[in-house]
Amino acid sequence: MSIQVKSTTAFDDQKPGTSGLRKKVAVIKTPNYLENFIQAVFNSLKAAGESLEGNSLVIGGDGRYYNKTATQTLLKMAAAQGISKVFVGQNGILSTPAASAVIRQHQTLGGFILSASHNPGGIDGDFGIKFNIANGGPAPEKITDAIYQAACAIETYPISDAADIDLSKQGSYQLENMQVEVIDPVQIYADLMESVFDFALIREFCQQHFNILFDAMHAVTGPYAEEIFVNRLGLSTDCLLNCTPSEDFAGGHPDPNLTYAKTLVERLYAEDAPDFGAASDGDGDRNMILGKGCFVNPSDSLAILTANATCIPGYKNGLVGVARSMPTSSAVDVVAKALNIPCYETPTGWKFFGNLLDAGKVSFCGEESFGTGSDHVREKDGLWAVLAWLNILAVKKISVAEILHAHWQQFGRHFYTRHDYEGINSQGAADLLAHINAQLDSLAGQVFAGRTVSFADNFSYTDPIDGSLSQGQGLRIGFDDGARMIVRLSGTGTDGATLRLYLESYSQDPKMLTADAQQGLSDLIALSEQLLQIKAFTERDAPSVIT
Ligand code: VG1
Ligand code: CO
Repeated sequence: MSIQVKSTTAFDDQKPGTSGLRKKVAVIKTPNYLENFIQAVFNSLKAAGESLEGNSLVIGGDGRYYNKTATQTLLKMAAAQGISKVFVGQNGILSTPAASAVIRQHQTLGGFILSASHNPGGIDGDFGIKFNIANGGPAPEKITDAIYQAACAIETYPISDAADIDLSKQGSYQLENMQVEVIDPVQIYADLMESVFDFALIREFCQQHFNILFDAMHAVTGPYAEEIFVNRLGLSTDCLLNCTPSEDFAGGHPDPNLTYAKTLVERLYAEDAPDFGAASDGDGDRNMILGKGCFVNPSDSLAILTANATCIPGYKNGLVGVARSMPTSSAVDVVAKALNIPCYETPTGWKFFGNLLDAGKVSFCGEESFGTGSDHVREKDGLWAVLAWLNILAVKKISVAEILHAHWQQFGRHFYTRHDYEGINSQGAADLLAHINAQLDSLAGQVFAGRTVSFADNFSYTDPIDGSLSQGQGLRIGFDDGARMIVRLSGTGTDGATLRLYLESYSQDPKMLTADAQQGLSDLIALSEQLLQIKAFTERDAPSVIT
């Protein structure tokens, strides 16, 4: 039976950020808090003219603490809306790209993804919830804005008082008038990967010449990696690291970067390093690519995948276009130009790629934050990127370092770094942005250490498909030699503010091919300190994470 519950408090902090609603578990557990957000999604869908009755949904999450409880709540609230069928991953599990694939395969109204992605989990960690639309991708801004408006206005919500569904076994269950289909979380996704890549070639390459090591960081990709690398590609379980998912990611920070995936990085830089290393994040949409003693920055990764896409069966006819987020380096722009295909620049967050992908304007998309993906789903996809790299290397029969250096030789090198100042004082961060903003208008034409500022602005984006405008997407200063300096605040953190500084410069000097990125950017780093005064405003001596 459906009962009406009064949502006593006004939750005016439920504005979805870069990637859905992300909060501390303790906040999510506030009475009616999660329910309020879920009802806001339902209400905004109904306001947009969608009919929930008789429609279907997908539910899945990254397995972190509270995933199972939230799944049961969602099921009971969906039943109370008259939803006729829900596809839910066994034990409430679906990686983000797998959820996107299931939404598309079963043509549902959309889906809920329960994850705080790369943020730490556990009872003292973070939890998150995100709504994806029928194309399988994150709800665009006009929907997330409507969700927020609805969240502030809710007074009551209906929920079924039925007992919990047993999610531990696959099969079909009934909840009120709603059918709950508990599905294998891996199969649809693994089949999709097999349809895009040349598994036979990758199998032969890895079995004969090439040792790989994949780190799931105790997060959701463990079972996916086991199915793909061990069961389908026939590799030994020795190639898997941290593939047993844990509710708190074994106390770790499931963010595949040089700081948090330290064990993997050390293995790849050791004497007896494998040929290839990769890691994915909490919900499986990010990827980090490493070679023996070398790291591929995500912007270069997008450029290299674009340049070599036709090696992969799924893209053998070439790409229609590519897109990157604004702070991502211009490495892919240079490749797109050479291939004579369009390259779009969007704000940070995968939701901005959806329209371009749906309209058939782009095939590959990428972000500097270890996000790469294609039109096979509408999310970034960690294992897809790993398989794309392996497929290309298997065709070319070369090492990661070789393909990286050959790429720089051909296209020039984009030195790139991101400096994160995590958990800083929110007021200090706001003051810093105001300080930079105030200078922006006067910067163009000024010369700093031999570089002339060619533009300085706050990035805004007009979606080429639906014309929607997104403003205030990051402060950027561009120089005449192609160098860029970008500052923005994170929209995914839950502790104070997180400031990101992105620096990029371009070089075609062959002597610079082997230089370290921080070294290659040292003049720009110094200039950023002089211009922006981040250290003074944040009261920090150094960034907490350097990538
Ligand atoms: C970060 C990244 C952004 C990414 C987002 C979600 O956002 O910078 O590129 O799309 O996380 O990734 P922000 O606002 O903190 O910079 V995931 O893997 O957390 O869903
Ligand atoms: Co993620």
